Order: sequence, then structure tokens, then C-alpha cells
Amino acid sequence: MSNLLSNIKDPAALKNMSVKELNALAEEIREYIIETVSKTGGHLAPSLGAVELIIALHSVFSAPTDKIIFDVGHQAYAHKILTGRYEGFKKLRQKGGVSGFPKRSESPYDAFGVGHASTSVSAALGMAIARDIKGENHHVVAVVGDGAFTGGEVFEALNQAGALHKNLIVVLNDNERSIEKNVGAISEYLSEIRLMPEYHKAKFEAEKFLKSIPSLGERMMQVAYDIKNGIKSFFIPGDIFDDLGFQYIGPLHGHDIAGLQTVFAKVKKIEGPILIHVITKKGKGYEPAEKNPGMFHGIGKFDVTTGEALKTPDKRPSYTEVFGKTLIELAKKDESIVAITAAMPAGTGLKAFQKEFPERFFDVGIAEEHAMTLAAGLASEGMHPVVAVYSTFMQRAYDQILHDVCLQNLPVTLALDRAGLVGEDGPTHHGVFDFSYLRHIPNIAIVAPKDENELRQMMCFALKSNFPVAVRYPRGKAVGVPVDEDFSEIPIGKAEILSDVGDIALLAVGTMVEEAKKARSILSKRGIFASVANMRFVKPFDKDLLLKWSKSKRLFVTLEENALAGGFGSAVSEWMHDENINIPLLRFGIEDKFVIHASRSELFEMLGLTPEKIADRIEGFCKEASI
Ligand SMILES: Cc1ncc(C[n+]2csc(CCOP(=O)(O)OP(=O)(O)O)c2C)c(N)n1
Repeated sequence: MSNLLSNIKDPAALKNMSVKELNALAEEIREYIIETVSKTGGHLAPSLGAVELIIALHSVFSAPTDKIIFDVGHQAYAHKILTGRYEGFKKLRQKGGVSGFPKRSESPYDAFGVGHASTSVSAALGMAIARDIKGENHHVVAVVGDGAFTGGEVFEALNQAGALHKNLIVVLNDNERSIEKNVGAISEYLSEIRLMPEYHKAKFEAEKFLKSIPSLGERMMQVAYDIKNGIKSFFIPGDIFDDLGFQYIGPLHGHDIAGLQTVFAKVKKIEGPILIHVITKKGKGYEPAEKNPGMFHGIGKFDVTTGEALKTPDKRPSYTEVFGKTLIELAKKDESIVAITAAMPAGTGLKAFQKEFPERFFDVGIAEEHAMTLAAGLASEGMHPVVAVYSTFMQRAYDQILHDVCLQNLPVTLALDRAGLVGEDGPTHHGVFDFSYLRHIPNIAIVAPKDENELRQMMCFALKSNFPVAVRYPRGKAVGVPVDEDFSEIPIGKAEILSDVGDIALLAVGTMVEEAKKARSILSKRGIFASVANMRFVKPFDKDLLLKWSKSKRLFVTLEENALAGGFGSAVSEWMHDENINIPLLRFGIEDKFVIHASRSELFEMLGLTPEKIADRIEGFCKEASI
């Protein structure tokens, strides 16, 4: 194995390297990514697939003057390693270490912060427009996967870019997969291009022609391009990208550094928007990931030799699994139930549902907005759709939830997975805003289970309701309580009183119920006695209970894994103000800051949400306020 990588301090070094050296470098980078991710967890398969592409880009373009914008950013590990973060990469996704996604504050080479899909072309177009206004002349390159290409925002950007005719390069990194197999008509269209023998021949001829003229002037390039188009239109019925005003080049072999370099160098001279279609293999170079790219899309620690995930033995099911299983049980009894996912059938626990009810399952691609309005359409015709999307990605669909679902009071269930702090994926992925972005919308009910049994009851409640309901639950293992096989629906707007002693009321939601119970025990050992309510509903919350407790308690404490601004505590505060209830209110939740990446337990510690910290703050508050 060569030893090139550790000496590369910035990507300009690649410009002086031979193709042989660059290929050796690719192997080194690959080893380093596999080794690191096996210890830290991360997005392995997408990053392995993009190593040569990233090397070729950095060896031809001159970042950070030239802007390279990655879509989602989960494929950009090689970019991080080559742009001065070789050492930092060892602490990938760990507290104080390199983030799992490009981040402007981390490096000038990270031209745009990402994590959510389908933003790259919009951001790149914005940068291209800014460049032209400022009279600068660098290149702007968006790197977007075929999965991210299913997101409508990409097409909104292509629509504008094709008409503006700005100099903009879009590299479509097509590995035929989103997290799982890609879906939809665009994906089928791309497959057709890949498979069309006549097209390959035509492309080959055109490329041969391009390559045969080493120093084409711009006009000649255009002529060559027109010839290529001529050949192509002879064989191909229509090309979406050309019709949208982009010059389409491809498909190219995405692991051939020399080939990519040639094309990138040539397109630098072509005017207008260009789309380069590159074919790569997800998980490239690591057999377990090539064989199982879904599992290795985002993975925890694993054994490099066997490719087996290193799991601590824990028999508890995840909330996701409980959700998936419950939905099947309910769907067997109710034919109106249909399930929708936005490109994450496995992540949201819907694989088994898909198998059991293929005709009642819809993967819409990375299209959360469409998922919600599709659900509204289904619901308006008597179906009961369940839209399972991670809390953070549902942020996309705010208007569709409000305008299409809630305004028409349609029975759509939002299953908000990965709600709360997700840990290592960091600020782009923490699901800490859903109470806030939903609570002010009329008609919707919002529930959060304290454990897996309650998740089942809440699902039952949601699917029996004739109005919109959001059920939000966290990432990872559930509490491990016994589960009732029979369904009992929870009563709307009713909290569950877990203990009623003392004169402090701990009003907890979802995951924070466990923390509140533990904080109560700590406090009682210090001679401070508190009641605990599992609020269950953030909306409509149990005002009767609060009214009753307002007469017997001297302090209200709200606990939630959500932003304080607009969250559950905020709802209680507004209500107390309106009802003129004058007892102190202490709110636990997430302050008005984006939360960094670190493990969940580190974040709980940092944010003062552990039982000890909760107890300390309550005790301190009582002393200070003499209550
Ligand atoms: C708005 C949004 N929804 C869902 C996701 C979750 N997600 C991350 S990567 C990914 C698939 C991306 O596929 P592609 O762009 O083809 O990249 P690949 O992983 O295949 O390299 C999905 C669905 C996301 N990041 N953003």
C-alpha cells in the first residue's frame, strides 16, 4: 500500500499527481474510510462509491475558489480527508470531531452545509448567480445522487438553471440506489440511458470525436457537442436534460479517474449549464458493502473482516420495529390503512408492511412534501394513510401538513420517527422541532409515547381518529416493557398520573417520562417530593389535570426532548398566562441553539437533561425561590 494520503494537506496536491498515483491514493482513502467508519459508524457505502469521483473533481477543479457542493453530503468523506481533515477524520461524528456532513463552519472547502437531500442544485445555482453578479469567474459544481434526484427541489432548480443559462456543472452520481433501490420514473429513465446499446455507441462516437481534438476552442467544443446531440437525437426519442436546457454528457464510468478528469477538464470550457451523468457502484471496493449497500448506507461499528455489525446484546425492540409491527396488525383489521415512506422503507420499519401489503405501500422517493399531499388525496377518498418520515425530514412538508391535511381536517397519521436528539448525525438530523412546527396548527393532535406499549396504543388512537394525528417517537431501543397484545386506545387529551405525592409537578412528554421518574427518585432522597405525569398529549394537553394540580402544587416543571421555543413547555406557559395561574414554571428542553453532534448521552449531559441535572436544577430553583 502506498503512503500518499497522510502527506496531502490540501487538494491542490492532486494536480501534480499521475493517474497511477491517484488510483493508489483512491485505494488508500478507501482503506482509511473503512477502518475509521468501522470504529465510529457513518455513511460507508455512499462514501466508498464516490472516492474516484471526488479525487477527479479535486484534481481538475480548484477548491475552495471553485465551489463543490455535495447533495446530502453523506458521500463526501474522501472530500473531507483530502481537504485538511485527515487527522480530524479519525474522530468522525464524535464530540469535538469532524462532522458526518459538509459544514461551512468546519472548512472553507465545505462550500455549503448539508444533511437533508436535494438541495445541491439550488445552492449551486445561487452561488453561480452570485459569482456573476460579483464579476467572478470560478466554477460551481453540484454533486447529486440519483436518490436525491427524486426530490422535487432538484427539478425546481433545474427548471430555473436551464432557463438562466448560467455556467453551472451538475454531476449526477448514479449508483441506481437511494438508501435502498431507487424508485420512480426518473430512476427508470436513468436505467434506460444506462442500458441503451445504441446510446452507448453514439456516446462512444461522440466522445471519441471530443477526445480526438485536444485543444478545442469554445466554438469547436460547441460544434462537437452539437454533433454529439445530432447523433444522439438520431437514436434517442428525447432527452430530459437537454430539453431542460442542460448539455447532457454521459453516462461515464465513475471509477475511472483518467476518464473523469478528461471530461471535467473539457466541460470547464463549455458555456451554460451542464449535466454529467456518472455511473458508480455503491460500497465500491469493500465486498460486504457492495453486496449489501442498504445495510452499509449508514452503519454503526462493524468488524472489518467479516462485515458484521458489532451490536451489544440487547433484546429490546426499537421503537421503529414496534411501529412497523403494530401497523401491520392494525392494517389487517382495517383495509383503509395505507403506508407511505419517503425513500426509507427500512429506516422507518415498513419493509414487512411492504411485503405484506404491496398494493397498500408507497415509496415516493425523497419527496416528503409530495408524501403528505398524496396522503391528503388518499384520505379525502376514504383511506387512512400513515406517513412514516423522520421528524427532521418532515420539516420539509410543513405547508402540506398545514394546508393540505390539517386545514381539510383529513385523517392522516404522521409517524415521526427519530424524534428528539439523534446523536452522531448532529444538527441536520436532530428531530427537535416537531412539537414546535406542529403545535400551532389547528385540528392536529400530537402524541408522544413513554414506551413501546404506549406507542401501540397511540397508533391505535391515531388510526381510529377522523382527524390528523402526529405520533412522535425516538431513535433506538424502546424501554423494554411488556406489550399488551390487545389494543386499548388512549383517551384523547388525557395524561397518565404516575405518582401524585409532594407539591412539585413533573409534567413529562415521551422519552422524558423515564428521566422525570429517575429525577423524582433522586429528589425524594434529598427530601423534595414531586409528582410525575406522563402527559402523552402535547396537543390537546390535559388542562383539567393542570388546573387541578395548580391548586395543590407550588412548582410546575415541563420536560420534553424538543426545542423550548414553541414546544410543550411553551404551550403550558401560554395556557398558564391565559388562565392567570401564578405558580412558577421551570422548563426543560432544548434552548434556542442548534445542537452539535455527539452521542445521545453526551448531549443529554450537555443540555442538562439527565435525571441528576434535572434534580439539581429543581433543587437549586426551589432554594433560590424559597418555595
Ligand atoms: C429530505 C431528506 N429525506 C431523506 C433523507 C435520508 N437520506 C439520506 S441519503 C438518502 C439516499 C440518497 O441517495 P443518493 O442521493 O442516490 O445517494 P447515495 O446514498 O446512493 O450515494 C436518503 C433517503 C435525507 N437526507 N433528506
